Amino acid sequence: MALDFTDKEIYQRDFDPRAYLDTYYAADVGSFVTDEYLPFILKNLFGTFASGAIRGDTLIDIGSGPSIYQFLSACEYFREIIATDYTDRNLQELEKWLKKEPGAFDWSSAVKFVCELEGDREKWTEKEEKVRRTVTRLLKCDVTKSNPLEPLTLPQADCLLTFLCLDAACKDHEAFCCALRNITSLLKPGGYLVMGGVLGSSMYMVGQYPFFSLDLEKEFLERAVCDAGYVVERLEVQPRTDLTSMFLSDYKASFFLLLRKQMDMK
Ligand code: U7H
Repeated sequence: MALDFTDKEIYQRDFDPRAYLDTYYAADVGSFVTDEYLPFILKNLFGTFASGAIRGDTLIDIGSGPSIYQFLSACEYFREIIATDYTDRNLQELEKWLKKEPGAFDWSSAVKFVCELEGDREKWTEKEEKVRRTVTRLLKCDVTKSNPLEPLTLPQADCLLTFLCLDAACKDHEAFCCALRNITSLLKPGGYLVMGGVLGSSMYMVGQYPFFSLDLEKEFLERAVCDAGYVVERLEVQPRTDLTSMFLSDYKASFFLLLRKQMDMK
């Protein structure tokens, strides 16, 4: 029986960032580590940014959650990264790591993995400092708003990132397309949107709470991004092989999308 949509108020009240990180990103045992979502995304982010095709002044990450893995390659190619999320607890968990506060989550295994891809695993402490220097702003965002960063109006960014956000924040395909248009208003024409997440997922557990996930198919994704005015530069899909943690979430595959906003789009 499909799970009802999880309203944003529920996220604000019940979503425990630490339980989520310990369940999905803990070194060696996290479900996203063992079933390959995280290495898949980190390899594609490294390949995308190391190609040198994407660089600029400002990058905005939409719906960062309590995670920093998405900044590990991008931080080398942008002067300023702005992280955003809907829940105050996610922004506090991010701030705890950025300010090296006691009890912050240990991302070092993901940091070392990316440093290995870049050719020198031993450089992981410098990498962490680079991320901390580059992520300069933490802002509230709501992708269901036409200006997701309201009441702030920022200059359009050179690049947007969004991982595992729209499928959690949108109740159906129409809401997904609307949210995609909303975040696209934050990106310069000709700018890049780097999107990643899971396919075929209807729910995921955090602690004892089940959270809704919009069941995305590859065909719908391709149509939705083209209708939103993007050219698909790369679409990678990795079927899920390790099904041992299906009790945590029922997703079938991971996806990575590199999109370019067409020049004639405002
Ligand atoms: C990301 C997560 C999150 O931190 C708040 C939604 C996105 C946890 C993980 C999965 C997933 C996990 C396991 C297996 C999928 C409500 C809003 C963001 C912006 C309005 N997020 C931060 N976010 O949900 N995540 N998502 C999924 C799925 C398979 C938001 C309203 C929630 C928002 N604007």
